[in-house]
Amino acid sequence: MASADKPLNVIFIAVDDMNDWVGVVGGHPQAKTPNMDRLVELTGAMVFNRAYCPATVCGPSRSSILTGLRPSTTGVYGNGNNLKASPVAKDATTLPQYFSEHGYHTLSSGKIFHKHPVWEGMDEGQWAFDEWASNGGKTGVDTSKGPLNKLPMLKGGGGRKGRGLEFDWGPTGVPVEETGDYKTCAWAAEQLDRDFDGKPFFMAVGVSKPHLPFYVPQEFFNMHPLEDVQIPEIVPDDLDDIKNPKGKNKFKPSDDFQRVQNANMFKEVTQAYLAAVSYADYCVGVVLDKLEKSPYADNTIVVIWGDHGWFLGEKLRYRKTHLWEESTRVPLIIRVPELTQPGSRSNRIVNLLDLYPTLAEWCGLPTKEGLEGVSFADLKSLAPEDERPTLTTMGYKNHSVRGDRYRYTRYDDGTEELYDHLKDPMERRNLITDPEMKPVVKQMRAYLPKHDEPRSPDNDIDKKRLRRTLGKIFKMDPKYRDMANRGELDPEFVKSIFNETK
Ligand SMILES: [Ca+2]
Ligand SMILES: [Ca+2]
Repeated sequence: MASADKPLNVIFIAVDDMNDWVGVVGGHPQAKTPNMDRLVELTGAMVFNRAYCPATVCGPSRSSILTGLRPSTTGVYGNGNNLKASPVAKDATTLPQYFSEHGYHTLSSGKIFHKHPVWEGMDEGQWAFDEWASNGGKTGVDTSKGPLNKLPMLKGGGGRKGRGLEFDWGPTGVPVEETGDYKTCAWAAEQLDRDFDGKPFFMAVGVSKPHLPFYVPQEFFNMHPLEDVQIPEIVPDDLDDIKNPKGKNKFKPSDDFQRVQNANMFKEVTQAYLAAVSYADYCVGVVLDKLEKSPYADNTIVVIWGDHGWFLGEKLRYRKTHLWEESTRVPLIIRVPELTQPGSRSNRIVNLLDLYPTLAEWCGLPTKEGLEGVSFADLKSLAPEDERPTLTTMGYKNHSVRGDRYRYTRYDDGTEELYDHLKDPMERRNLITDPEMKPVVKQMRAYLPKHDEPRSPDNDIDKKRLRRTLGKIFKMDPKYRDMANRGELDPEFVKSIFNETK
């Protein structure tokens, strides 16, 4: 692909919590994403219809994609695990570092790595890039009187625990140009005016919506009139055929689901997610438009990916996590100049873990040893027999294997599931107890990891106390806030204030 006179650049766009509700990906008939659609249909990108994430929450998914190592290898299973605290992953050369080592200028803004509070302020993976920019932005939303959506809590407070008002939606109080993702994408677009001293570039852009809360400008809600919104089919007894080894139901409807059901706000939450995806698409469009007009239009790879799926009522829940199709399948759109064709689709099973070796190969970098993904750079050799099942992990010893036809899942307590996607694409009927399925189950079990690394340590910092400490420090001098955002505070200074903070 890459030739010595015109090496390929990479624009690597992560869209947080975006599931397959993207026009060209086809997860919802009313998704409106004109910019991503145009990249596929006109500019010439490929949609990977069967792309899966290595883990179903942000931190472990991103850690895995960026190190090229599975959660079961590194022990990075949850959002509390910083890969820099994992004995296996802490010294790994991450994807952007590998590009930097091989002559690329690397730069980034927005959420690429998961954020972790550390003594230096906030670790957002700044260390992985030659340049890292913080671009601010705001929502202008006032939640001092409670959530905008007025969704009641469950009796007994269910639904409040954890992150309080996060499960909320409504219009921002500021125009789109003042919001965070717009600013991140406008920054990325501006970078395309630079020449990077003649080096090729690898630019990672992190878009934070459609992550909760769904606060996006009103015009994106207007794109999805409430009365017309179609909600996913909800099957009330769907979870009853998943039994743990004691014969009890393994899962129940989530708190969020019960809240939405009690208030009959299925349409409202669906509209809000559609709006948040349309907003993310608008921001991505700022980068894509500029790229088309820039000198880099013909020699730049564009990769757009969501870090995991998201439920909107299917399996009687909202949000991410779990190991069903709706949370393991992700949107993946890739444009490679002179390789991908307008409107192209691939049915090959790929994992976001495969991006590291694939991008390295397309850009002519040497093969990196020890990666656990498999390059799919050769798009022409696709054949059904090449398809190998892929793996998604959710916490310690919970794995799901997705093959061409079947999904097999096994949990740490021994609970198992098997679905036949040929007959049952929504995974309604668990076939695990069907005697005829025994050979399939045996086959699928062979793809479970041979090793499950114990959970790596969390940041062993009292995060609440650290947050109070940082608040104190910011009051001393506003410059400290910028330094914390860049992860550049003096750790000894922060520790000294921490020790005198309750
Ligand atoms: Ca995420
Ligand atoms: Ca079921």
